Amino acid sequence: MTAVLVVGAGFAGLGAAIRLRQAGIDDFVILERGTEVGGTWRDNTYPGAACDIPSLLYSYSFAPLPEWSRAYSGSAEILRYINHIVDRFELRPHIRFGADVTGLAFDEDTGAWTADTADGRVFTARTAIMAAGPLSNASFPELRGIDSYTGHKIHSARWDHDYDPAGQRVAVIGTGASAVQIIPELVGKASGVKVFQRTPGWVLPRLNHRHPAWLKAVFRRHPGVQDLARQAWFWGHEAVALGLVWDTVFTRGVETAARINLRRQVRDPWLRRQLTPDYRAGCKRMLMTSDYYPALQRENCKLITWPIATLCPDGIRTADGIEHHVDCIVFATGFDVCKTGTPFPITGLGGRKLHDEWSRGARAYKSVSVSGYPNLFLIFGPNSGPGHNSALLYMESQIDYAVRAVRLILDRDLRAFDVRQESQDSFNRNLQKRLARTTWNSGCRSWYLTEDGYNATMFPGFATQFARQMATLDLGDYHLDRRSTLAK
Ligand code: N01
Repeated sequence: MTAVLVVGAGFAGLGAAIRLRQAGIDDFVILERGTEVGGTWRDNTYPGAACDIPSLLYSYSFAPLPEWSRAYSGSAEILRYINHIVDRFELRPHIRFGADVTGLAFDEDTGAWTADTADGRVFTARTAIMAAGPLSNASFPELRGIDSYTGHKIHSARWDHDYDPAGQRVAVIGTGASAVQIIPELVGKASGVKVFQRTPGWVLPRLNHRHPAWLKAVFRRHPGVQDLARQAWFWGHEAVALGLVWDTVFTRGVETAARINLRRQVRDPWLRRQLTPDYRAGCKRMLMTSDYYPALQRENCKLITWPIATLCPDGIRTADGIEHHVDCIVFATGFDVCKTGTPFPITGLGGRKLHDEWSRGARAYKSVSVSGYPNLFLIFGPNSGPGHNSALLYMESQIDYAVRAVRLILDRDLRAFDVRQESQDSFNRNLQKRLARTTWNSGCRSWYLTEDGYNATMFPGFATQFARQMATLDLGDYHLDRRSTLAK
């Protein structure tokens, strides 16, 4: 039986595989539903796709790259980095491509996880690491008449590279992190772009300087210098938490900076009003872009703020009765984020289903363990999302926690390593109390919250606090079972 099953070959799954290997555990299999590695960076190839966190920080500390071409890299360069770490750590032989997991089940007698895949394969292992990613399923909105539209439809996360927008009339629905990167690219090519905004975002400029050859040479020769630069970015982002995670005097500072940016970039007062948010900065994800506002003001671009009433065969009808005829609609409407339920059935002790237990919102212990699902570890699980720093830092802490637990299960030959329900409950009571005081719960709509306003996605604190939380594997919080006395 394999020691570890890893589900997903995106950043999280590959990071877990590298750390397993570095911990001396080579007996693992990575199940990947696609035909390439890269997860969200393989799928998000829309024009302008880039990361709004600096590459020196949006890369693993255990796999630094001196060659980043600029401060903030585009998706192609990030995907190259991902392929580079796959080759450097010789992960490819461990990956089973086209393995679309349809179910994970724990066998209480053997203490093993079994994964079934859509093509009929079955994989069994002592432990499992779920690294399927929260932003993997593209989401088309529930808009009236969506099927009646006869033109071209593209989702931002599944870009159609055969489509040429040159000379076309294009609509973009959504003004989130993806949309603000796509719109400037489309405005440069299409004959007309209409941007349908439901809620404006707070925008700060993104100064994307090139890394000159001498800097890359310094990073290559003196890795300590690159680490110092990474630390500088890290602490800069940590400081921003004071304004984005909680509603403080610094939040007013962030809003003032964003208002100044808006005033500097947008001359028309009416357009400025349409682009001014009415919620606290940080409640939704900050938008980091210097070319979105200029693109909106180009002759061939128009911002539409009337709500969409319905899609019709030729385009989009808004609530003011106007029909906007377009050749293509780009849905930059985000992802079907698993805040409730699970992406496929996960069956634990006594046949319990995680999908049912999470039907009103996902919850776990320290984001990685769920009571009743022994020997299973989640990467980027519930409440591990950052609003101000690199998601990879959070993943690293979770991965190291999971690898430590896997090592323990294998070394002590445990049949079950299961977090205690009371530890999980008390962890979540405290977490939700802390979340209630954050800007995410301050009254805006975002993908962080369920319909009922439950926050199952974000961690209410600094990255340093998250790292501290994950630094100890407290065995007192777990049932450890070597023989046949599983807690039911
Ligand atoms: O998706 P979103 P995204 N009618 O959910 C609108 C990561 N990311 O793909 O705000 C009309 O943020 C919706 O409107 P509203 C990052 O974590 C990272 O842009 O809900 N509009 C919103 O404007 C990010 O948070 C990078 O009122 C509708 C937009 O669609 C996450 O991905 C880059 C609608 C959806 O915005 C998701 O970003 C890109 C409807 N029915 C993305 N339904 C980095 O740089 C939805 N909308 C790392």
